[in-house]
Amino acid sequence: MPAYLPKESTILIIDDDVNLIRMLSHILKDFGKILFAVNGDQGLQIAKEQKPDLILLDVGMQPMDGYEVCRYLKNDEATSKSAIIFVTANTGMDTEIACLNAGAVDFITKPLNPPVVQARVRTHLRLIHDSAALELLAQHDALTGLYNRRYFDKAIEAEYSRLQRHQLPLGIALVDIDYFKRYNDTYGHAAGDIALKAVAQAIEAVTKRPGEFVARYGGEEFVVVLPQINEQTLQQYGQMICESIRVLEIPHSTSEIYQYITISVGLAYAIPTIDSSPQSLLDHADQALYRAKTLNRNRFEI
Ligand code: GH3
Ligand code: MG
Ligand code: MG
Ligand code: MG
Repeated sequence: MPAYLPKESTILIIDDDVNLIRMLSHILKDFGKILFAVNGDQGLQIAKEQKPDLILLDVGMQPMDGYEVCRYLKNDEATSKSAIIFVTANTGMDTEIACLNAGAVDFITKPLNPPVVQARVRTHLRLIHDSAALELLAQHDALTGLYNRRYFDKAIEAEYSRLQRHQLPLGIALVDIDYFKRYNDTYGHAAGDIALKAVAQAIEAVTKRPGEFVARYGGEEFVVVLPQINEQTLQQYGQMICESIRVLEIPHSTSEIYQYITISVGLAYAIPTIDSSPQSLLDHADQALYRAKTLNRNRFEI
């Protein structure tokens, strides 16, 4: 389940003046975890490893000045998300414009005024956490807490390209609850929602290998992305996922096949090629799902 609560903030101070680092650390001691670096190279390395929320970056440093460090930070996917506030003794309009053009969100002038530093940092940390929370909400389905279709559509493209580059197989499982309309008709829509959540949780619980993830694909349909999987493991997964829903024993008196809720699963896998697309893999999984449905449901097909 996603953690919607903001985590503790991490702030990185990059400055060649140790006294200034000391002062800033003191001013910001209640704002979260403080890291520091005394030059650009060290700062870039720490930023890469620790992914701080916010970086306070000195403009006047040697040999790499703050603008250059900022360019590196913004051009590297591993660090581009950290917000940057420049710290500069230069108060001219040109500096202000240069700082903002370099990709910083703000700048603070020296000599430091502690309440101003705290107010600016607080504002930016709040913005950072709010936008992280919004991003999380935009990627997740409100009912089940799983990734939503929008996230899946983006993530599957990225995963497909990644595995195509490495020439590794990608597996897909399309999951559809059996006779779910009847379940709603029998037990009511609210009970249907509860059952949907339970099924989502059970699917997530058996989807554990690194890189695998589950998304809500449509109403009572889920999709599982299973990178670097072979046919045998994929079949085992299909079996396991069907079993994991049967053992929930959610009563379904109007199901034609069983007294509890069951699912049908369509499996497909392929090594992505340059001229194929995730859609062809999804089509194959959909055809397999259709076979599972026509072969009396409560089963997987590949
Ligand atoms: P089949 O075994 O062929 O899949 O039959 P089915 O009844 O599951 O298939 P169908 O696609 O006809 O019905 C899907 C049902 O899922 C219809 C809809 O009411 C229900 N459903 C979709 N989304 C939700 C939801 O968010 N909550 C609830 N309670 N029901 C939902
Ligand atoms: Mg300096
Ligand atoms: Mg359906
Ligand atoms: Mg269904």
